[in-house]
Amino acid sequence: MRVEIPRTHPRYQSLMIREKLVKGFEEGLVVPQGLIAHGRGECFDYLIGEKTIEPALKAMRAAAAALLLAKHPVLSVNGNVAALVPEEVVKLAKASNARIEVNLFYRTEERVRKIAETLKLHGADEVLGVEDATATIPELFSERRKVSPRGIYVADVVLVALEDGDRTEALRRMGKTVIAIDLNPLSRTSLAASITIVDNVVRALPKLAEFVEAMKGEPRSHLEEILRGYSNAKTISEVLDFIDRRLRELSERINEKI
Ligand code: PTJ
Repeated sequence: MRVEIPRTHPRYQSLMIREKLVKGFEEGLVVPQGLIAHGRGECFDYLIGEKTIEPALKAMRAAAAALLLAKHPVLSVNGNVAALVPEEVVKLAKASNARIEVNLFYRTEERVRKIAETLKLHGADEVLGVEDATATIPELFSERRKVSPRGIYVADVVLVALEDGDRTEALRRMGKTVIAIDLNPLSRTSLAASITIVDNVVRALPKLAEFVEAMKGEPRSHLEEILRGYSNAKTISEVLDFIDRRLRELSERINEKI
């Protein structure tokens, strides 16, 4: 069922994001499990205040440095990402000279094709992983193991969003730098990635593209220094501290009202 959502609704933005996912589901881009995954994400978004927080900005700066230093950066796209931010994926790919590859947990060739078409409609010149997913990520048994020999297989930096932990761990074992966008700071992906951006993909991707554009002219030595100085464990612990502080403050405020 569809209803018109008034712009004045206090949860307008959040409801519009849901509508995009439902439309993506109806068009065959998103799997039903993707709707459940989004609900999990929404819960964590509440905890961080539905805003891009300082530790996420720090991770984005490191992620932008990693993308700019990479020889073969690849942006991995699944159903939810294609439904929510197709244009932003293409913008980030262009800004960082990255390839785009469709990689699905619940892989069907029809869905892969639909997602690639959507990305092309939003300006992608080439989308890998469609008919060329002939290489295999070792020690990975899900459908996500099927990758392009020109894309994720040879990439040195891979950006993933709403990912499962197994592939992140497998990509790390292959020696790749993994940038993850995940609202759950405690997910296996978040803990296994090289750089974790704890933010909603709808805010994170455009912001990351801005970082890449702004840092493009910086010398390699400076970008390398940013990466050397970055600790993912520290950033995740800062996210947890942020949530802890925020919940304590909210609890005090609610208590004062009683
Ligand atoms: O399209 P497919 O076949 O590749 O399947 C995609 C899903 C998302 C169904 C699949 O990857 C999956 O099951 O993911 P998980 O294991 O549920 O993990 C999703 C993670 O993304 C969770 O940690 C969520 O908190 C997080 N998440 C959900 N929505 C968002 C998000 N992170 C950032 N932005 C969001 N909008």
